[in-house]
Amino acid sequence: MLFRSVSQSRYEKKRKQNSIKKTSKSTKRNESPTKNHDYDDKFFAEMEQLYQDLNAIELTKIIKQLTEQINEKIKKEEELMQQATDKSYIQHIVNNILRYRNILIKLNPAVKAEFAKQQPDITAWQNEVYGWRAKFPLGYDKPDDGSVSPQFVIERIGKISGLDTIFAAGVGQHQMWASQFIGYEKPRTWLNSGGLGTMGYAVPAAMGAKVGAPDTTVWAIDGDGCFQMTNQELVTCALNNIPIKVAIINNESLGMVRQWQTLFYNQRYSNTSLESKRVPDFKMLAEAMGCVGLRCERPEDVDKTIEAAMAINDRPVVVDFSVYRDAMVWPMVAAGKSNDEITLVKSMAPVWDSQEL
Ligand SMILES: Cc1ncc(C[n+]2csc(CCOP(=O)(O)OP(=O)(O)O)c2C)c(N)n1
Ligand SMILES: [Mg+2]
Repeated sequence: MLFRSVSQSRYEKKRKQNSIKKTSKSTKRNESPTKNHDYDDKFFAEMEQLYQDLNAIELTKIIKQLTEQINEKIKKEEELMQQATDKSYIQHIVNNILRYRNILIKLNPAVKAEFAKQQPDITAWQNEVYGWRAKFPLGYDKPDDGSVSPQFVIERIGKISGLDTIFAAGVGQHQMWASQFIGYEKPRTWLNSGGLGTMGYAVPAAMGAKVGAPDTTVWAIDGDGCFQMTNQELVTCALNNIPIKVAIINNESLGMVRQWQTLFYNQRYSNTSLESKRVPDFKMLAEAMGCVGLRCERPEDVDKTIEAAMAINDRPVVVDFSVYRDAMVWPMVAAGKSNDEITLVKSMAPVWDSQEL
């Protein structure tokens, strides 16, 4: 504790000294920019020394102050940059900025590592959840009529395109299946509007992801309804060399709404049939917008169609997967029900152990 307060006061002292140094230096620089201002090596070496014996809260506090100072230093360098004309001086400023930025990057894991040491033991809770997972495994039935199962398409896209792939989805059944049947393992590979439910999100989100990560495969998993809201952005993709891949999970319906009409409204289907296996012709629409258009109608063609789409990297590609219309998202919680009234499949609730209730 004593060491900590000493450390903090040392930190405060150094900080003050540094800001005095900094003020006098910057006044000088403003009068006449010089090539001799240097990256503040000494200050940061001393600060690093101070991290060693601080607890996470103290460390976070100091790091926050330090981050503000570094940002200020970067801002000053950027101001100098605006006046600078000499090429080697500009390079010098750029180097300083990069080194300051590197410190910011280094600070983040330092804070994380400190907090990791203080994590509570959650093994018991994890085991409970793993138990539920084993007892109620995720799955789906194959359609009886030989048509393509939407879950299967999404599962295969996940497997074939690999763990680095970035996925974006629209809103509806395909969104739920994309969250369930793609085995995400890396952060920031699943882009989604979540509960906001913005139909039309997938194509523009995939476009943004591809611009940000041009070397990464980006798939939009979209519904036939959602796709009809923002597909015109594919023209932007085609014209600006943004080769995203779009899988339309075409169940010719506003499937999520239709599922509720099936389960809770005696199959009175109102305004949920889109007829989109007939109109529009998604393959031709894609081609009209400068993309490659593909279509898949049989389970045995799913893998090779995905592989064909994976092989196209010079243009956006759209695959119209014609899928079983009546597939449902499970499990679900009906409107007004509590989470422990979750339904596994139609009129079947999980059997909980009595102590779990
Ligand atoms: C702009 C907008 N309108 C309506 C809704 C309500 N809504 C949620 S899912 C859905 C159906 C989406 O249909 P589709 O894109 O074909 O996906 P599917 O459920 O068939 O996979 C609708 C209409 C919404 N979320 N956003
Ligand atoms: Mg649909």
